[in-house]
Amino acid sequence: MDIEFVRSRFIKHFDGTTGSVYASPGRINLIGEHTDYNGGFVFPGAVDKGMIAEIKPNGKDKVCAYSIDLKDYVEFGLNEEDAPKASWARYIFGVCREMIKRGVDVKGFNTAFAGDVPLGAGMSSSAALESTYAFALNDLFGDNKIDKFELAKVGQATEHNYCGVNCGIMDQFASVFGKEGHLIRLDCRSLEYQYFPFKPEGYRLVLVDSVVKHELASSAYNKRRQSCEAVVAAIKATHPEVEFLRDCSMDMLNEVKDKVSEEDYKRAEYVIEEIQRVLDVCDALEKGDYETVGQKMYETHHGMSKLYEVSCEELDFLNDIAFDCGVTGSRIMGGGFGGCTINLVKNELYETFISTVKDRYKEKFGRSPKVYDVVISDGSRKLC
Ligand code: GAF
Repeated sequence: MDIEFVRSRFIKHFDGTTGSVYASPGRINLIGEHTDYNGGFVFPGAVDKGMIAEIKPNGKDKVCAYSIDLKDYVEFGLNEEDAPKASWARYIFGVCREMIKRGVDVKGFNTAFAGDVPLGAGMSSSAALESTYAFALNDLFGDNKIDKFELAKVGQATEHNYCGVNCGIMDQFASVFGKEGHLIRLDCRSLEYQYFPFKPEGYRLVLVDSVVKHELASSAYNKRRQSCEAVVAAIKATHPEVEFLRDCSMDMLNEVKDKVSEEDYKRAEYVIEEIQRVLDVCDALEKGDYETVGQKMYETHHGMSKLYEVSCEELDFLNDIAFDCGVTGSRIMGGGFGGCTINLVKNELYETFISTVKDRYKEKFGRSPKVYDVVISDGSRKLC
């Protein structure tokens, strides 16, 4: 996606002048799903697809925002309490409100933005949008006083307070902190993180997009989170030190087996295992042991499908094909209910896998999946 395209639309849509241009990426996640809001570990990286926005203060107390991709225009006042109806504009509105809450003197601005993160693919286009505006407002109106941790939290709070999704911090963190060629091992409780160089020799990381996004994904997501919190509350009764599922062992979970619903038990079982899998994958990667990495990815898929129940027919089918083709690792990526699988594929298997997955998916569901090669890239930045 290119900056000249966004600039030309900004000039055309507003008063012919230019402003400053900012960008933030979407993300992949090698392993660690639904662990972030449980205080656990995740292992994401930023990608070379994201959002670009041009912004210029307009001397008014309102924001005039244009979505280039949707050809939709929205204005809102900075002192308004009610979020705009258009869902894309709620992200910008939410970021403005959250920055103001943190003491940034946000003034009115004109803005146009566009993106190339596939929507609904589980690559977090919304975090890319939030991070772009949080980074930009900090630069334009906040003297860059807000640190990067807080910028990620601005995006997360936007989801919670204006978009109805009680997400964790992973997506916004990866978008803000991304580093070319590196994955980020993030402890979502302490926000301590480490960059891991990621250039698996002899392998390619590829996303296969099911091109489906099932309805009610955000309410089902919030429900998963409630299940985890219900189990923590039950365990806390005898282990008051427990704060998150991150602090719980399978033994602790079994102690409350009769006190929680069968469904909540399965959700917690998945999360406890998944947190451990992230650590196992980090160890395996350090040893260059990609077979173990891949095996853990399949285990994650199984857990997300059978215990956490966030898969769907299309994603299970993509996972089965990967397995049948001998792909080293494959699993659902992101929140679930549609979107992509992430696949660790040996170079020599790549062509066969891609053609098989395309043919068999089309045969079964009547449409072709999309395929994206993963390029691990930098996080939020000012382009000019
Ligand atoms: C979504 C959320 F936004 C993240 O916080 C995370 O929970 C993810 O689903 C699942 O791992 O992307």
